[in-house]
Amino acid sequence: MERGNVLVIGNSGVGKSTLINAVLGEERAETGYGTSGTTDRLTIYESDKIPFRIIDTVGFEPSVFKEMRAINAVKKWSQESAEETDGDKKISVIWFCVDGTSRKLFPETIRSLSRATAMWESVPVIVVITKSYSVPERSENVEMVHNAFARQKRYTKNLRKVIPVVASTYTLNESAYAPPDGIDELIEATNELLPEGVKAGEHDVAVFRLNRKRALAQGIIGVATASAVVVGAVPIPLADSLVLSPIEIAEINALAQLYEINKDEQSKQFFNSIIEAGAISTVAKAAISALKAIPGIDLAASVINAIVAGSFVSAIGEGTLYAFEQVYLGKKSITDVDWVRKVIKSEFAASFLKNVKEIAAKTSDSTDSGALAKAITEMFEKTAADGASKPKKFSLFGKKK
Ligand SMILES: Nc1nc2c(ncn2[C@@H]2O[C@H](COP(=O)(O)OP(=O)(O)OP(=O)(O)O)[C@@H](O)[C@H]2O)c(=O)[nH]1
Ligand SMILES: [Mg+2]
Repeated sequence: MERGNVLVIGNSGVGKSTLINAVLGEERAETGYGTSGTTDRLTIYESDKIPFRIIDTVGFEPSVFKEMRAINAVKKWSQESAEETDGDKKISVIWFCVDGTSRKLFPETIRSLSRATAMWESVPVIVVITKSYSVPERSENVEMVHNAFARQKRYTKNLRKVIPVVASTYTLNESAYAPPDGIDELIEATNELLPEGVKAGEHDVAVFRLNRKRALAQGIIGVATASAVVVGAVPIPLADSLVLSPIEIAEINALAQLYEINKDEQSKQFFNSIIEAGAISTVAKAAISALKAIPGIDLAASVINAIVAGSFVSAIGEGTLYAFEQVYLGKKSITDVDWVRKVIKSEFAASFLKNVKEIAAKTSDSTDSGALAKAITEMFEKTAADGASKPKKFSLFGKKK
């Protein structure tokens, strides 16, 4: 099993680095006091004594600029770690540190946590109440944390434990001090959460990668649509599918590469059935005459052709994106030629004509092809997302609204 990584976050000065040293059993992370944050970059610590790595982070500071910087540092690190193929930097458990002497927990603090760790949507969270020197105040603090989190829906389900700790001895005077406490409990609770946490981290990385592929795929479709708009706008009879097919082929190839689909005999058949299923002539003719027949819409023939051509390439792109994603996820195979044909055909069902009409209604005769392509791509992306089978944002747990 993977070792697992614990991400330690919280406001500056709450004692993240001090806590890490206590858990490691040696002074490794720099700690400090003063007028600015101590830890200035994300650092991974490991030790033979504990079965997980610990990542120290830059604390959130009470300045909008510095706070954003700290949040972005965690986000950036997370996204980069998700890109790594050998990736052993996936987060498995989050220790969210709050200061036990402060007696307040503001929603803004939890919001910062939420923003910094947005990528780790299903990773379990332990709230560590640092500097819990006063024993009687501990239960109140635990209750305060639960209350604050109860109001933040997204985190309620991830919050697994609230543990007050004293990381290092706190001295009042020669005879009064608060000894270290809670560290063993924290290590134990973390160990218990690790198996589940490792899976959660893997899940979140998979979701991140899929969403990123989605975004890149949308870019590919946008470029192909823009080319189609330009081609469509020149007065060649659009019914000739040969005009668009090079654009469609380039689009499909680029999407195939993105979804790691090899080019071989089998995939060739799959690609061909996409293009055949979207064969342009009849639907295009129907769309063109439908547009010409709408009262009140008086667009030049070239604009109508551009809309129809762009819409074709957009619809093919959205259908292909969906099909390749299913193959990438292992839910469908590249040999399911009949299935992919159905997927593409459904892109040209009722909603196609409706979309084309809607775009035409919004379009003026000014031929800004870039703006037109953008409007088309957005429209088809939206209908693809609204379609039953295509969640807008990917989640392996199911659809998201
Ligand atoms: N005695 C005692 N001091 C603590 C404890 N936790 C934190 N401190 C003190 O609080 C101050 C800040 O602690 P750090 O560990 O540097 O805080 P941090 O959260 O890492 O701060 P940044 O790196 O700026 O984000 C230091 O002076 C620590 O000695 C504790 O459990 N006991
Ligand atoms: Mg620190």
